[in-house]
Amino acid sequence: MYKLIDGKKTANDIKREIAAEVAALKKSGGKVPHLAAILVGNNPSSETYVANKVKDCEEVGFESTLIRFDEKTEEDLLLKKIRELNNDDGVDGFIVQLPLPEHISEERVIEAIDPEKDADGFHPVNIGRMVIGAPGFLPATPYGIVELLKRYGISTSGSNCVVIGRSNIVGRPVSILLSRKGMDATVTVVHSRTRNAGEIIRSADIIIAALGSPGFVKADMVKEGAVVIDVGTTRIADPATKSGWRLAGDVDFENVAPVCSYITPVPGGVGPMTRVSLLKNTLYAVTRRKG
Ligand code: L34
Repeated sequence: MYKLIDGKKTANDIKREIAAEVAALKKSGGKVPHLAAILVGNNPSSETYVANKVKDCEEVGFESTLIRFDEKTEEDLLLKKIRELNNDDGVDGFIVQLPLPEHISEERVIEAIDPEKDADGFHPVNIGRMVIGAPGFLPATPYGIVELLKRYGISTSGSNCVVIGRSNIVGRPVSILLSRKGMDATVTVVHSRTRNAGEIIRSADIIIAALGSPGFVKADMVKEGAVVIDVGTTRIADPATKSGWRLAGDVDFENVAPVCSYITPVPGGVGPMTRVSLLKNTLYAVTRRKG
């Protein structure tokens, strides 16, 4: 029988730990950590994620600020706001929720963020630090995945880990993180040009599915006893639900679960852990800034 990896519960456990740290900080006269989020436009998924991030801040006793821009906002205006946040001593960390509208360059936006306030860990400086194993901010989703594996006592050392997808925010960074000293996995990155993807995935002890294609990972691609981490959260039409849609992961959960040792659900798996990483990075920003 497979074990369900409960990301929601683990995230709540960690939030309690963070809340205790915040309370101790306050008691010793320290600054209340402050996370700001910029949301451009009204992408429904982004709206949900950012609203949950603000709620998480409240739960742990952080201060939070949500800054909204219209879908048609010009890049310059956004960059100006980022510089303002960089220089605002009251703000410890901030994020710009992705995706951004077509006319805005994600690259320029991310590079404008002060690496010391980069709560998402997306800035090239922090990506570079991660690659060489130096201390820094870790990308939110990969950080959450690693934490989840640790808390479930799943060892990555010497394991064959297959990452499906090579995005800048999940696939690429998680592949690097898992192969670092201390994690010590042997990592293969599978992508759209990979030959024999099924065969490679079938060789994995740990599968990280992060391609954004609902139900892509089928039971016949999974080795008996493998650990399966599902990063996908795609909204798909479902007339049976009140909203008319539901969240679908990259894994065909129903058929894959019986083959696994451990598996994450969607929702309630990686998503809540991504949000918790943001809190951890913000707390880290506070301690780094204290020097
Ligand atoms: N800048 N943009 C920036 N940073 C990020 O770290 C993200 N990401 C991804 C999209 N854009 C970003 C997120 O926050 C994806 N992501 C994210 C965050 C939270 C959840 C899912 C993805 C999440 O909380 N998921 C819940 C369900 C929420 C719902 O009902 O829609 C879950 O249980 O999976």
